[in-house]
Amino acid sequence: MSKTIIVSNRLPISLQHKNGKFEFKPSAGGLATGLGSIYKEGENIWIGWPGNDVEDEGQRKEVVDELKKLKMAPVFLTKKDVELYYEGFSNETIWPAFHYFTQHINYEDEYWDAYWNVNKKFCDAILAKASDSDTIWVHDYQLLLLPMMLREKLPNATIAFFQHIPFPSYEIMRMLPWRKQMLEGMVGADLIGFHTYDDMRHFLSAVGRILGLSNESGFIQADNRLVNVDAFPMGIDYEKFEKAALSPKTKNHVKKFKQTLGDQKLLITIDRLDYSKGIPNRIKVFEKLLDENPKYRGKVSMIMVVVPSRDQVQSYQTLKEEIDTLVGHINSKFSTLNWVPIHYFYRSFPFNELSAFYSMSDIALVTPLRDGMNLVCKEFVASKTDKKGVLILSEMAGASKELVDAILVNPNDQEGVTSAIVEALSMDEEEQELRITSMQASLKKYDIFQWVKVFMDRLQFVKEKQADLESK
Ligand code: GDG
Repeated sequence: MSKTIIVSNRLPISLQHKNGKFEFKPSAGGLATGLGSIYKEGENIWIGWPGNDVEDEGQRKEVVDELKKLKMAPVFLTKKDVELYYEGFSNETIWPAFHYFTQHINYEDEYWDAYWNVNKKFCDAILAKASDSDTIWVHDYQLLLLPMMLREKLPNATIAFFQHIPFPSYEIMRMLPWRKQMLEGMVGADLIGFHTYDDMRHFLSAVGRILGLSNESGFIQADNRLVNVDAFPMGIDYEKFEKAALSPKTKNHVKKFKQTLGDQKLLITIDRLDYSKGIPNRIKVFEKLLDENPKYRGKVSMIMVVVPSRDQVQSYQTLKEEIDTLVGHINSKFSTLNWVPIHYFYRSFPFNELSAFYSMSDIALVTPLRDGMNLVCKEFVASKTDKKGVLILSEMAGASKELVDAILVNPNDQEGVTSAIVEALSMDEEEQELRITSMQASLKKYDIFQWVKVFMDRLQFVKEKQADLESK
């Protein structure tokens, strides 16, 4: 019996060590939900790092046994692995390069060696479970080398790869000393997916120029295998956000929050702490808005949620300090006894409070400098059950290719983003409804479950096409 194995750097759980015992909390993230229809079936499993340092053999056994009940298997990483492979090569080399932040790239051979070794650890963990007739779906930039490592051991397996972050232009890719191995690693897959057509185009161009492999309509002939590359824009669990917005729990939060905030227009921004998200630019634009339009003072507030992330990496610590300073500056400049411009939270919120933020906000300001997709903007639109609200969305987010009824902006254009906020604040309800309704229709149709289905159907199609060619 063949099975399907999902592989990602992190398992969709959080593991906490409390009073000498481990507690497992399954993640409620969109990807985990979407892939739930796969890994929870039959013999299928999800393999990845549980997110904690588990050194003791006895504890490792406990973790293995508990995860088995959740249809998961761990890849244990040491502290050093995490430091060099995860914080190092993944987050200080690939992440900045692929998001066009070349000034933040760290070129360290030690990071690369650890990256290769950890990809190999993942490969070994998978080989302990997989056979040549299985389907293995590898996720994201931490595991670029894995498809080829698996292919060498399981030549007939069905291997897919999906990248959740952008794929940069050839000019960036060529800067990385390990570019060839990285691309060769990816080409081990039968199907390679990106969020957007542009990412796919950049990848095909890099493969052509660096590996010398040409393609015909997204099909690459690698050795004697056919590899398909395409765009599969990821959706959200639409119904979950729609239902949550209508739930009494969310409505209670909205009532409570609104009582505190009073009658004012609300802008929401929600991001992980990351320089790719353009958080400082957004604060500066909000200051410009209040500087130039005194009538909005006391009338418009921003709710800014920054979710802690990668706080061991220096550039993230510096960014946190920059944001703290900018928020302090604008709040001290404009606050009155009963109004503050920015309500700033450096933490994450329970799901229903997040849902309340989405449904009570008039405007979502989603202005990353670069983002593979960005799910926050999709979640905001899905939560607008009364069809009122305006999305301001960066052209640099993958989602802008689908959500064309948002007000699209260049996040570097301070004047442009400020005008977009003014436009959003004065947009009539009829236009808001038209735009939201149209965006909701496409998000509802192409949700996370449809994304999984379309990707898996394509994978099967590619395997059939390969078999067809071999039989000729
Ligand atoms: C990467 C790519 C791509 C945020 N705050 C809270 C909270 N969240 C949830 C949101 C959303 C998720 O976190 C963030 O997803 P994004 O897509 O916006 O951003 P990344 O984390 O950078 O994700 C990105 C994505 O992968 C998928 O392929 O779209 O481009 O960078 O789902 O809801 N959830 C809760 N409380 C919070 O305070 N419960």
